[in-house]
Amino acid sequence: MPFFQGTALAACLTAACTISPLGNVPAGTAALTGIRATDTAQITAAARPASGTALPVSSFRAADAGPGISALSSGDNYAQYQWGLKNNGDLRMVEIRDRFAYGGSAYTPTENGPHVGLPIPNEPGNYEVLTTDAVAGIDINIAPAWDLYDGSDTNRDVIVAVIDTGVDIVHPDLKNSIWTNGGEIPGDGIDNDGNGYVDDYFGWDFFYNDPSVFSGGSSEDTHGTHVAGTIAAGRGNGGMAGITGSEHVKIMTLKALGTSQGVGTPEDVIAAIRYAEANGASICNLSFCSNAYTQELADTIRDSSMLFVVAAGNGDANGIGYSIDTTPTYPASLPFDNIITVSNLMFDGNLDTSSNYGALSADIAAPGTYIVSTIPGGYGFLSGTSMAAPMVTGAAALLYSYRPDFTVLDVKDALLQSARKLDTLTGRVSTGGMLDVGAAFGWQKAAQ
Ligand SMILES: [Ca+2]
Ligand SMILES: [Ca+2]
Ligand SMILES: [Ca+2]
Repeated sequence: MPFFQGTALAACLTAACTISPLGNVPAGTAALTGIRATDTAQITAAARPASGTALPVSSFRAADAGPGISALSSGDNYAQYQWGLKNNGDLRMVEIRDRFAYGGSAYTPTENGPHVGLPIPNEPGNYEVLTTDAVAGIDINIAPAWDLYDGSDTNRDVIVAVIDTGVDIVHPDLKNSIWTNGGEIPGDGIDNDGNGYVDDYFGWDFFYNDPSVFSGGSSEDTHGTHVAGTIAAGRGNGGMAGITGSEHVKIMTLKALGTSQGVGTPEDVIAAIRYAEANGASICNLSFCSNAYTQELADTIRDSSMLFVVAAGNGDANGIGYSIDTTPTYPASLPFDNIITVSNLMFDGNLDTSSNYGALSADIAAPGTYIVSTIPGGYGFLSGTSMAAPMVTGAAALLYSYRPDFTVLDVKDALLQSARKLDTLTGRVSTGGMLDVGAAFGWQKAAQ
């Protein structure tokens, strides 16, 4: 099936900012200078959700130390940039925005060949500078949850399916967190477990229909690798801190999106969901969306025993978030009990301007902008609801592991009913709140 706009499932990723440290910032302030691709004075095919460029953490100077959670995860040196886990208010983002950014599709080039555009103004006065300062405490409050989790000896094993691009399964911060198929002998050319997939030891690549879930040298698998790291990168082993760590929670890598655009088909996603469920996954992260409704995909999600955590999407062609109650996007807007739809919270407590929302269709907000996580061979920042969803997925997996008496729907109730209310989220997400993992760990199931 060809991929064309409207039916393609595209990774929900705001084009990441171009980041460079400013030279004249106060000590202790991380200066993030960003030009969003959708804001630049260029005519681009922005109608298709762009796949972002991951920025290396090394683009920071060490002196620009950020939120400072080294005490929270002392073995993970990049944890200091993970404001989503602990936000001390020491972060500032500076965006340069084009006053003459073009709206609509009138200037969108055709997919092939040359196009005609208007002259582009390109003078300093055409740009405005927007500064966003972090607000202390706008974080997922992971510390109390980790204390309880680390002190428990009854944590159960949990498999989380990441249906996305591929994942760098040999990344030093991920390799211990990767699910493997115990019924399969890798590389012998035989479908040992008879499930219809030959050598599916690390999962399956539904996009290219082969057992290799990581494409290696290209950036094709950046998105999925980043998602996986937020959920389950190792804790205390260097790099960044995943929410679950690697001990009990494993990532099942199911590649259904490919190319540098991160696109795929509903058919491949359906096959991946069925694979995930058949092989023991209980929670499934879906950081993608489509404007097109697919009945069979909806039915497959509705009928699954898994809990799905879904990105709300990153706005319109101009990168402006919209209501997915009135303009649905899928699977985010599906009304099923086993879905949590996640909007993208900025570190100042507002939704990111690019984040979709909806009092009916979106459930909760979580940090999604300027998120550091694993990328192939290293670490980088990405932004979008694609980054917010795995915050909730990681929290769900941690709680499901910690509470063997909970069903996945109990986990959903715990996360949503314990959400921390913010005035900025009233009417924007059904809970009116943001993810609070510490509060979720204290949630009590109502007596039946
Ligand atoms: Ca097999
Ligand atoms: Ca085999
Ligand atoms: Ca780590």
